[in-house]
Amino acid sequence: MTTTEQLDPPQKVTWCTGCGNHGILAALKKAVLELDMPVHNLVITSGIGCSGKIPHYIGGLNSFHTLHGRPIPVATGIHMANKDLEVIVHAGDGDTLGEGLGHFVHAARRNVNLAVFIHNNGVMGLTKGQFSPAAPRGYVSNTSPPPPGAPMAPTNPVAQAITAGATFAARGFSGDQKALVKLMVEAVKHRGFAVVDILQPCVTWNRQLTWKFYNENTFSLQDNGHDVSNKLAALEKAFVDKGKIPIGVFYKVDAPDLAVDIALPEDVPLKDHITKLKDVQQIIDDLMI
Ligand SMILES: Cc1ncc(C[n+]2csc(CCOP(=O)(O)OP(=O)(O)O)c2C)c(N)n1
Ligand code: SF4
Ligand SMILES: [Mg+2]
Repeated sequence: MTTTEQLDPPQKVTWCTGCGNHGILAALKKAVLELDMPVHNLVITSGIGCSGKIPHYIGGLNSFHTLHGRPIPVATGIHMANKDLEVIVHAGDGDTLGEGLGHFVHAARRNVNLAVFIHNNGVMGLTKGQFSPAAPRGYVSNTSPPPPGAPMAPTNPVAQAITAGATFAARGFSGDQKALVKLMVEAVKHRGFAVVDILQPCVTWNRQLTWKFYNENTFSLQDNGHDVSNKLAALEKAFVDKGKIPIGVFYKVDAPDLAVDIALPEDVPLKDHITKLKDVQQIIDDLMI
């Protein structure tokens, strides 16, 4: 059984006071305890950003803090090599929806069995608040001075995940711990590409998407009735409803994941397969003209 002590941070947490990342970390710890699986079988990958620091702030798990935009392909490699591991990706909105967008949509299309938690603060937090693909129209920063501020509408990660082929798509809020823990647990347990877009105030740079704004403008999708197997309804609901933002599971279906599609052996993880040197040599020889 996993204990809270095991999850104690190996390093000092340096996020700003009041940052939404603290809520995501707290929810992750509760989700890990609730999952109650051998903690060494959990792996976190993260990219570069304030969000990317999360593996340093939770103990017990295995982790891989990789390049900006690249936590999804690294996670895919880990998962394909060792199917016994549950791999969770923690990535910023810039990381997932900007530099790493190609990886995001293709991993969704392949339905890779990963849980992707997007720390969506609408900004590039670590690099001092430039507008990210999820910044609200009009967001003011050094790279988007007024007028007009950020000149275009933000992307919608939930809708993007669904259209790209994800089989689980949800939206959470760092300030709603109970609901967020539930979403994280459900996403990890889902077999296939599971995305949770987590709304997370950046109190230092983003003065539009604040705690007050989210507390006043979010509502529970599930409390209002929604069929999670209906793709078109999920897409419709993924968008802001009369200025209010729905939180919850939008889409959830079962479908073969990449490991099934490429007939990855079920019995022995790929990492334990023994490849004899002569087999490799034969492949090389066959390729030679
Ligand atoms: C390949 C590469 N491109 C760009 C950068 C510069 N960079 C570091 S963090 C970052 C943005 C982080 O924004 P986000 O992913 O939203 O994370 P946050 O800090 O907001 O959590 C950028 C552009 C980098 N380190 N490496
Ligand atoms: S800059 Fe923003 S996202 Fe980064 S730690 Fe501070 S409040 Fe959080
Ligand atoms: Mg960000």
